[in-house]
Formats: sequence, C-alpha cells, structure tokens
Amino acid sequence: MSGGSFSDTAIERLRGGRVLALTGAGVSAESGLATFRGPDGLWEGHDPATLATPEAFARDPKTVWKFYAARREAAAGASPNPGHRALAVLETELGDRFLLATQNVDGLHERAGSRRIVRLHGSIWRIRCTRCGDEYEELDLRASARCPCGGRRRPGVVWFGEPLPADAFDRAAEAASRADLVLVAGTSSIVYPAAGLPEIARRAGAWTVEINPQPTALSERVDERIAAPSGAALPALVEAAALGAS
Ligand code: BJW
Ligand code: ZN
Repeated sequence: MSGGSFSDTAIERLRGGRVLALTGAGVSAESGLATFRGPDGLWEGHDPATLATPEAFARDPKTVWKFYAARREAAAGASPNPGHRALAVLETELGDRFLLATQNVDGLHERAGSRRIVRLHGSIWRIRCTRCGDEYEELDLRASARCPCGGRRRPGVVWFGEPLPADAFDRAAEAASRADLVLVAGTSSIVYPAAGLPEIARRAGAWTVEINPQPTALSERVDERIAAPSGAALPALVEAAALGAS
C-alpha cells in the first residue's frame, strides 16, 4: 500500500523543526500484534481494554496475568516493522529535536533502536510487587506472579484510573508545547491524557499529522491526515525528507 503524500509544511518542519511522535498499538499491528479496539479485538472472549484495569486484576488476577503472559510471548516473537525503524531513523537524524512518546508497552520501539522515548503506559517487560513495591525488568516469559515478600506481582503497565509514570506525561507535554510538527500514528486517540498531547501542540502552533488507515476521534482536529499504515507512511516520510539516506 502507498505511504501517502505528505505536505510541504510537514516535510519542511521535519527537516528544520522540533518533532514529537506519538504512537499507539496500530504501529505494532504490522508486526503481528493485536490492537486494543480492532475488529479482531477480543482475547479469549474478553475485551482487552476491560482486562487492562485494576478492577479486573483485583477480581481475577489469574486471567489478567494470562492475558499479559500471552502478550509478552507475542511481543517476544515479534520484530520491529518499517514504521518502528523509520522512527528510529528520525531520532538518529534529528537528535534532540526529536522525541517519541509511545502508549505501547511491547518494547518494539526500543528494539528498533529508539532511545529518546517516553513510555506513557509503562512496559510489559517490567514487573512490580503490589505489596513491597519492588519493581524490576523481567524478560523471562515464565515470570512468577508472587514476590518473595508474599505479595502479588503485577505487570508494570498503566491501567485505567492509574497515574502515568512520574514525569512521563510532563516530558511529553513539554515536548508537545515546543513542537513544530507532531506525528500521531496508530492510535484511536480516545485514551487520555495521551490523546490530549496533539491538542496541546496544536494550540502552541505545531502542525499536526495523523497517520492511520482509519479515521479516529482526532481526525477532525489535525492539520493533515495520511490514510495509510504506519509501516508504509513513516518510511515514506523519511524518504520524502531525504533523511537516513547514508
Ligand atoms: C493502524 C494500523 C497500522 C491499525 N498503521 N494505524 C479525560 C476525558 C475522559 C476520560 C479521561 C480523561 N482523562 C483521563 C480519563 C480516564 C481514562 C481515559 O482516558 N478513559 C477514556 C477511555 C475515556 N484515562 C486513564 O485512566 C489514564 N490515567 C489517568 O488519567 O490518571 C489520572 C490520575 C492522576 C492521579 C492519580 C490517579 C489517576 C490511564 C490510561 C491507561 C491506559 N492503559 C491502557 C493499557 C496499558 C497496558 C496494556 O497495554 O495492556 O493503554 S488501555 C489501552 O488503550 C492501552 C493503550 O496504550 C491505550 C490506547 O490504545 P491505542 O494504542 O490507541 O490502541 P487502539 O486499539 O485503541 O487503536 C489502534 C489504532 O491503530 C486504530 O485507530 C487503528 O485504526 C490503527 N491502526 N493498524 C497505523 N498498520
Ligand atoms: Zn514484594
């Protein structure tokens, strides 16, 4: 599929301005990972967005752990796609003019090479004890659900009603308020506060571009829409700006 045609404004701002990229589950769809609210959006009969809640964990921790164990396994078996890699190229080319704020917890951006990254919703590769608070990186897929202190462990992700990791939203909001260009890729833009970042940027004068094959809650409030998969559109953008050529 074509990567869509970006405006001159987007290309110019990419070449010379500050850029914030905001990503969601759709960016990993072409790596074979399920989105939250897609047509194939059920996991063993459960709505994933309902499983990703403190209430579900309190009621039925085994099912919630099974859901995250399955996602850890799927993510471990997946590879970054050209969309992830294009964002890593942008970071290499733009340096401190670039920041990636992701809602994704799968680690694929990091595996593609992104380092200037804010993880708004945590990581499935981190685990935290709900009793003693011990938090650590756990890459072993058979992570134990019990801490030595006797407490129950949980995935190090952000569920509905929980605050985002300290500083994560502030860093992203600061980048939004200073951005010349915002690229919003692969998100339905219904989950706040992440979904509010493009509006912060736009009010401060940024040009906002949505990359998503489907219209979303944000579509009518962006300057430009690229109706294409991010795995095609983001590399096309890098190429159009003649970045990452060497
Ligand atoms: C493609 C594609 C391809 C497909 N290429 N695209 C203001 C108004 C109303 C409500 C609120 C508000 N502020 C806060 C709230 C409450 C709540 C909220 O937003 N609710 C709304 C649903 C109404 N927010 C919260 O509770 C947040 N916390 C908070 O506000 O705390 C306040 C607080 C402060 C102090 C003390 C205590 C509290 C936390 C939100 C946490 C969200 N967590 C989850 C789970 C994370 C862990 C996990 O992954 O399991 O995050 S829910 C889920 O949704 C996940 C995602 O990151 C997030 C967003 O989903 P995303 O990424 O957009 O995926 P989809 O599936 O929705 O969309 C995929 C898109 O991709 C689609 O558009 C496709 O078309 C597209 N696509 N293929 C490009 N190839
Ligand atoms: Zn503990």
